Amino acid sequence: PTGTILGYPRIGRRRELKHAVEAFWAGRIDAAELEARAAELRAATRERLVVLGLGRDDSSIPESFSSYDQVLDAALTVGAVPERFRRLQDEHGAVDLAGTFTIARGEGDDAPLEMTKWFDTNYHYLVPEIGPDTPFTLHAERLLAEFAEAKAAGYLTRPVIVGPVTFLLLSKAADGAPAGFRPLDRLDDLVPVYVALLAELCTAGVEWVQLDEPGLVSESIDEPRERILEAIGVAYDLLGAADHRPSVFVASPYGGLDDALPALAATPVEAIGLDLVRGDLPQHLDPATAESLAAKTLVAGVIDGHNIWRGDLAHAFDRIEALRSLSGDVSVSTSTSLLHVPHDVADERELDGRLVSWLAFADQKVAQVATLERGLVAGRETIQHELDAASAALADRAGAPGVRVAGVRDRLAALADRDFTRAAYDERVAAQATLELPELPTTTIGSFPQTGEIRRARARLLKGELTDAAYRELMHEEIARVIRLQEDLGLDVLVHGEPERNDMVQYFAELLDGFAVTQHGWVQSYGSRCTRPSILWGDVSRPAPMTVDWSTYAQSLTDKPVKGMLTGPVTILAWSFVRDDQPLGDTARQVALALRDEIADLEAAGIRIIQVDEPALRELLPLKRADQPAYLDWSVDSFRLATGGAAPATQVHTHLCYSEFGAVIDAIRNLDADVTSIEAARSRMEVVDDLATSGFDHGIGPGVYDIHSPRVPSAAEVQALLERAVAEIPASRLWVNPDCGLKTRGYDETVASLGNIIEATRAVRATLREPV
Ligand code: THG
Ligand code: ZN
Repeated sequence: PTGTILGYPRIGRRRELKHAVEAFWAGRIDAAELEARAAELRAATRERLVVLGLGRDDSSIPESFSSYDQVLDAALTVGAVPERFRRLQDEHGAVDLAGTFTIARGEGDDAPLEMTKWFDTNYHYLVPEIGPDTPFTLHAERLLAEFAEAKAAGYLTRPVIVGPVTFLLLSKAADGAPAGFRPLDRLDDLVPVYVALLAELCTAGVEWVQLDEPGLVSESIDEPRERILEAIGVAYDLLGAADHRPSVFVASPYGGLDDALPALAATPVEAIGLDLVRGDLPQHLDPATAESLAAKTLVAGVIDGHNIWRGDLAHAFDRIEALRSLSGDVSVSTSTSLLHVPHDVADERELDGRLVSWLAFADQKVAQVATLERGLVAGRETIQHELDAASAALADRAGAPGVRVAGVRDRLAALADRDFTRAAYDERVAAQATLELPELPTTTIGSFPQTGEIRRARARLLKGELTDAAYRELMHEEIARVIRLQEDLGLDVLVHGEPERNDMVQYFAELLDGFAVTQHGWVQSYGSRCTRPSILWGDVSRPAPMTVDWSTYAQSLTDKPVKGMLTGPVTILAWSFVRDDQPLGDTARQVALALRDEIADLEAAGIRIIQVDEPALRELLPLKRADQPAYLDWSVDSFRLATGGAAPATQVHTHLCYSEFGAVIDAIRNLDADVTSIEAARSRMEVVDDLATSGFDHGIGPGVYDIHSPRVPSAAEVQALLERAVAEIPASRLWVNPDCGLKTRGYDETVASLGNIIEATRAVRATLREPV
């Protein structure tokens, strides 16, 4: 391939795929109509990529479409369907589109594949389930059809599929697999299916195929490194030895290959893609590796596929030229798929023009690739104008008002250790006794169901059909309803329900200086779900209180404590596009100071419990082990800075959305929150054991209600979970709450579930009071 990208957004510039898929699920369109719309999107993408400068017939255009998820696609291509879904296979073992969605979303008692984060991005993939007997059979129909569809339209494209090693590294052992079984044990059975796939692609006229192997760069994968390196050799020696195959391009986005580079270089693959944004240029190569690399195409991932900045194009060109010392055959690419960025800045009519000139979304990044490739072929001087323009934009950005604000910087410079430390926990517990909470206090995470009425009100406000005052009135009515409901149910610590928030990060981004919000900047989160990350471009400060009015209004309606609800600095960063011109830790401290001011205002307004959510704390954990301690330092630091000014009598809560503690359990303890709520219901309280053994000694609320499912847990079920928790955690530190916010649930199931939680709590409290 010549100038290329590793993948392109598939959701569509106006989220056409989301709308089509959801229409299909709702029965409003049939499968043929969905296929037709997906084909239209693919056709538009190819056409657009050529307009932007990629080659039409030299395998530069990746076929990177997916109707739901590329890992699920790979599983179906190799026939790895979990037993409970085999009824969806036809007589040849193929699964159609409707069946694909069923595996992704579950049906009745058949749980969907588990979903988890794709490396250190905000994309979530479906986890294949592989057991010792999971059959592997080739189903190349989808890949062949998309290639043929392109060919018919006059394009020679490059099929893309997750490579065999990463596929197995990302899989989990199927239920019932013997202890110690690892999906990677099946490599020898899986690789022949990939060999057969390459043969079919070759027959169809495919010249290059892209195998994505990001699993090679991650050190967060639970498999010995030597085993991974060995697997690379096994898989790619076999694939390379196949006599009937296209050229093979192995991509390694999201970081440096490090010791996987020699292993991969030693195999017969024709091209290796390097992430030169996250990873370093290969250095100190042994002679054998240097010799192998010199004979391969090196695909230089120098355009950042993971952020939205226009970046330093001249520096990118320097990196490409440096790579040329390793191989005479270098081509230009993005560091990752462009899946993580929105389509086109040109769609952002309402963004400040100066900010726009600093940005590059997917289409701008494709054009940058084409520019660099042109320079590579025709000489640097032929693109000097473009390189200079990018440098000028960078210089403009560095000096623009708002990027560096003296007042914000002075405040940061003046911080001292005491700003990060609250009074001792015991002293706080004593001061917080005035809250007069019962044993096993009950609460919720923060949001209540977002009804259609609430969403419509916000849409009308945006369109100007509703005045600010009328909108406020509607939100107040909703808050009053939610407070009354919680009082009727008998909850102990109430919330206002967050009806005024669309997205917990965007809400704050809209109210803080230093952020911009896009109109069409959607990126796929999972399946048909998207988020619209805000752009954190400048120094952050808080022009005015952000949540105080809503919280004090709610508190005015009840004698029970109402929690103030804030999103923590790490999560605000994790779910935004963040400036890349200073360390993340510095940006996090700026956000933390804004939250610190908000906490002071909430306290002054009489709010006695304040929750600072950090659901993304685990998400941002770097893939490379060497980078993790520094991350954990600054992330914990920023939370402590945000909350460090709270009085001892103010109870600080936090909420984390996942149950995989592992690497972050010490960090969670170091947050020093008075109460931490976590997801636990799906794992049947397994985290409680981890917590007990880790010495966690502050308040803890393991979730007793899995809000990811519409199922209403019975009081008996909740009671059993609580009894398990009480056995491990002193009742004086135990809280009772759902797993997560209730925003996506309906009211009926919410009321029923919370009612059962209260009933179960009362039953457990009664047993605690029984004399032993
Ligand atoms: N907010 C932001 N980022 C996130 C989450 C979030 N990243 C991680 C996690 N949560 C991702 N989960 C979801 C869950 C639901 C949706 C998106 C991501 C979702 N999106 C709506 C959709 O696609 O229809 C759009 C919502 C809207 O209109 O604003 O449902 O919570 N920032
Ligand atoms: Zn959560």
